[in-house]
Amino acid sequence: TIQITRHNGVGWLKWNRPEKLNALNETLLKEATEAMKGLVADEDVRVIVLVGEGRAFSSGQDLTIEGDADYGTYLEDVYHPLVRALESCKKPLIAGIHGVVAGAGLSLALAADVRIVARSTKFSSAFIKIGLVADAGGPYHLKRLMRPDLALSWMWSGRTIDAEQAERFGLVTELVEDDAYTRALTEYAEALAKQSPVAVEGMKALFRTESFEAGLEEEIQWQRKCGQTEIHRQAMHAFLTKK
Ligand code: LHQ
Repeated sequence: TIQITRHNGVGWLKWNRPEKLNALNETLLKEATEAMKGLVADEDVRVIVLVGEGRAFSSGQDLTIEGDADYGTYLEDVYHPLVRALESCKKPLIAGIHGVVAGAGLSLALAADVRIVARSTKFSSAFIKIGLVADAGGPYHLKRLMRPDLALSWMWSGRTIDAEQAERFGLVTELVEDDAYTRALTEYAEALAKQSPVAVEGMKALFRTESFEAGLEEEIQWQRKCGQTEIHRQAMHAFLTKK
């Protein structure tokens, strides 16, 4: 239910249940958690991309889950290990979003650093329509990315919004035409995979640092490290010798 491919420094983690619009079940979520750990550990993978096979990114939790399941335990055991693996990932994490993204599928997409979105995508807040709260880290990321009152109001409404509205909300990094989507996503990821890995990782770390003073302290460490890389030295030499 998960497909992993590696190409040109990019590790692709693809939800692969297209017949159910990549509804997330226990098997898929556990496979995805292991797959994430594998991609994180793989030195040849510089950038990780989450995508869905077929006509959707993901329709959220598989609703054929047993009705009397304890959802608290289910979140703890099945979702949270994946949510933590996404959140703790030091490599760039990109979500490529097309078709439909709903419920917990949306929450996972919001954990990415960057979202490349096809224009016809529909974003569904789904949860409240079935009497549930937003979960899988969704509320945390929503209020980080967009105005908290708009996020809460959207989640209360259960509305499905189009990609332009999602862009106005701040959930879209790059909005691309449907026929250009796959190419744009691949080019974005592969270009990032070619940058200095130390600078890419350092940049992500610095953008996550909360306090001003801690940020200054950390940039000292990162820039020291970056300054010693071969890629930086060569670039400086090329500039100074006007090559
Ligand atoms: C699905 C699903 C799906 C199973 C499409 N499950 N089969 C919840 C519970 C517990 C703990 C943890 O957290 C959560 C959080 C959540 O994620 S709650 C939100 C769950 N998601 C939804 O409520 C969305 C449900 N799906 C839909 O509303 C529609 O399928 C959308 C609007 C996404 C797409 O509609 P259509 O384009 O008309 O496609 P479809 O409905 O015909 O779906 C195609 C197939 O996929 C169909 O199966 P079938 O065997 O009849 O062809 C659907 O049953 C199946 N499918 N979503 N979440």
